[in-house]
Amino acid sequence: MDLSTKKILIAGAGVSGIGAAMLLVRAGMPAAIYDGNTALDKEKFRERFPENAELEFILGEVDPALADRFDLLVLSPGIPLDKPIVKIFTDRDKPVWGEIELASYFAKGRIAAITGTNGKTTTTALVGRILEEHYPSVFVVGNIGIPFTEVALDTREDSVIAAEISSFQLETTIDFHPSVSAVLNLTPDHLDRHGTMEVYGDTKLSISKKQTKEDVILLNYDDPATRAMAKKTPARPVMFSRLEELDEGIIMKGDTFLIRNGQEELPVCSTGEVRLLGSHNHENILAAIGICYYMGVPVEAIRRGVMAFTAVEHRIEYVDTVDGVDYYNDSKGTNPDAAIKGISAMVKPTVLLGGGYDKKSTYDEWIEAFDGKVRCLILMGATARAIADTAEKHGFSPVYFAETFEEAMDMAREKAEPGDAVLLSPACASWGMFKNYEVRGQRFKEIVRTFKEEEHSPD
Ligand code: UMA
Repeated sequence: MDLSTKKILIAGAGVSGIGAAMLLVRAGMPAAIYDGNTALDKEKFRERFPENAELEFILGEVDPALADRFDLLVLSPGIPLDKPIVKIFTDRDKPVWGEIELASYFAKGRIAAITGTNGKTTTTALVGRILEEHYPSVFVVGNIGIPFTEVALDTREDSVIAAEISSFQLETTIDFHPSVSAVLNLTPDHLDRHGTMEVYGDTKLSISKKQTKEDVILLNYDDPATRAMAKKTPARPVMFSRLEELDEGIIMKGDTFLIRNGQEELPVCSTGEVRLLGSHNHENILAAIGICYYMGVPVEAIRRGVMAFTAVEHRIEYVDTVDGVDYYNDSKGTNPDAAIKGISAMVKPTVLLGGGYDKKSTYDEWIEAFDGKVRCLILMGATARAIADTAEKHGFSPVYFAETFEEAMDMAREKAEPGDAVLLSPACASWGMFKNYEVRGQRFKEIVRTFKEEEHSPD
């Protein structure tokens, strides 16, 4: 499709929508933006764009006539496909693209695209770090927080792009074609939006739908759901495994990460040489090694990149120690599986902060993973009651309820004893209380900083 003559409407005025509008403006095209939020400050929004930018804002109720005025809808990932703004376009057989599709239309270079339920942000950041060891023009984009559209026009033929792609973003990709893709794992998440695990899994696998046998998809051998994807993908599957010494793939032999490419065995580095902790991070490292190897990075550069990389913000991030209590921010623990990794990484008695937006998850396995380590559970948000009921079912106590995040933090400080840890790893998304998990994690860190200041004051 030639976009130069098309009238484009962008839905959603968040990070993605701004990125998409900015791309169109930079490409010399007009940008029209729709958002359901009537309270949006148009003036503030406008200030982000060059003065001469041709912008139109449409807020609130959806008028079906919009689909007559525009040829293409570019959808932000947070807007589900069953919303009226989408339906009016699909009803008229007009195309609906995601922001990722729009970016890849304009982008040059090769893409390494990473999806999965957990670990994708860490893996994407690590892939970016490794690529930088070898390539002169590297971009790290996507669900990680930097819209692909923001940088698409800066990419060159020799660029390499590490893209974290969520299932929401995959719903609206059409010709998106990564050279290397990866599905890291698959556990229940976002079922309120995707409905079933089958749909969720198929959406994840669609990351490879435009790949060919010339391209590679990295799949987690240790996860039956992703291992089974090898039979369904059009790309060449390469497995990575932490548990099995596969004849071919990216594996661990003792504590060494290594590549078996079918001809030879190439050791990369050992667990003692990396700064990412925990077995889930070893899986992320294996995936990143595979992705970069098949993106053409020499083993020596992969080794340097892996060894130089430190943890990602909001992922079991140590914040500070106040009154003998260690505070950890794992705000990225937005589903039970991610939160299990958070609590599993703790080695001290832990005051655990949980709860948030209701994605219809079940919490049994999370509560079981407490493993005698959780001193108490402080709950907030829409899921507080459901989590408390599950905790009771499993005989866990005590559980406390907080109305606000600030109240939960004060409670945590009061309940924790010197030598304990306080962990924010809520097993739920932040929506309803915060804009996103990053804002929740930032707030956590801000409050810990105020605790620290008070620790030093005589009162
Ligand atoms: N909006 C509507 N109608 C709706 C829903 C939203 O008009 O029905 C409007 C809102 O009023 C708001 C805008 O859409 O103004 C927000 O758009 P958005 O929800 O797509 O959020 P963005 O700010 O554009 O951020 C998105 C991703 N958010 C989601 O997928 C929910 C960010 O991932 C991503 O970093 C960013 O694009 C850049 O690519 C966040 C996330 O929580 C981190 N992702 C989920 C996850 O990781 O589990 C998938």
